[in-house]
Amino acid sequence: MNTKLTLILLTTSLFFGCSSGDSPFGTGANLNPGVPAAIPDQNSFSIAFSELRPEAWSLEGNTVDITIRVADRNNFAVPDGTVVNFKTTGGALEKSGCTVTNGACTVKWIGQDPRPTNAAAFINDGQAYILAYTSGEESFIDTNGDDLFDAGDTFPGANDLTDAYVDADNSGTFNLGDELVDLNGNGTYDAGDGLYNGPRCQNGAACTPTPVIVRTGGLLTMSGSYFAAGTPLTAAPFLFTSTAAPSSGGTSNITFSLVDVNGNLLPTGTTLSVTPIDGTIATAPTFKDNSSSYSVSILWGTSNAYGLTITTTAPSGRTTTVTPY
Ligand SMILES: [Ca+2]
Ligand SMILES: [Ca+2]
Ligand SMILES: [Ca+2]
Ligand SMILES: [Ca+2]
Repeated sequence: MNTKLTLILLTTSLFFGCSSGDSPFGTGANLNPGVPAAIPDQNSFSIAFSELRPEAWSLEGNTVDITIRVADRNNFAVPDGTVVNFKTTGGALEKSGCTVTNGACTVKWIGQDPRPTNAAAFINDGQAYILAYTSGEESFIDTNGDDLFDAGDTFPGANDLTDAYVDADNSGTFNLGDELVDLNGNGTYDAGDGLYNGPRCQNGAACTPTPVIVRTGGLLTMSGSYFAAGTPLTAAPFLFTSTAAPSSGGTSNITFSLVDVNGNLLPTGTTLSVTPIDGTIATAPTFKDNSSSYSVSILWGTSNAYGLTITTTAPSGRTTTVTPY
């Protein structure tokens, strides 16, 4: 569906369909006559991924559930029927949006082309940026508690929204390569206007009743199945170091690092085994979901065989094995 058209339709519904009887959103949460209906506000719009690193750099079809939770300015779930739109820079989305029920909805992401090669200061190759957005209002502090933005209420500068955009380089700013979600249709990125924007505007020139796009986003890493083989093996990405040369019956403390071809962590669900050819490991390392760095302490046997085998097995069953010592 055309994004701009979707927003226009939703906005129209929000501002001209405020009575609970004819609301397109089902049961309305607005119980106060004269106060606009409940709609999403920026600080109640959050995103969650069922996993952050699907095995998807060289494997087709793995999926991730992306769930959006949407509440109004009073932190009540918005009425059923609110539509949330999505965009992604990598992989594909099963649908362009989802419809909120009980304050949340989910869209399925699919591992496939395009596979981003957008490495920059805040992003690696293989990382996709997902944007979720819908029509809503900016968040303000309702000092007098009447659910309206009127005299005496506070609008913090940090709550003033810019145009929304797909932050393809994850820089946190709009720049070349980012895709604009251009609510006002002027073709350019607009900074915040310094005013509260939303249907609760009741304070003259200190606000406008126009809607804004509330938005959130995050990175999904299309992890590779294999850890990267470097030469020599004592260099990155292995960073394979020992505090002591191996000796018969001696102990070596060894550190190594496992990343995929793009420098990303291996897929969620990968398993790891580390086995000395002749020796024992006091505590075998297990795969980490939050770090590429591993340490093992090996008590060598007496055969003067100092090899060490590192094997990872990705969720698909693909394995990488190396004996770097
Ligand atoms: Ca107020
Ligand atoms: Ca950016
Ligand atoms: Ca604009
Ligand atoms: Ca504003």
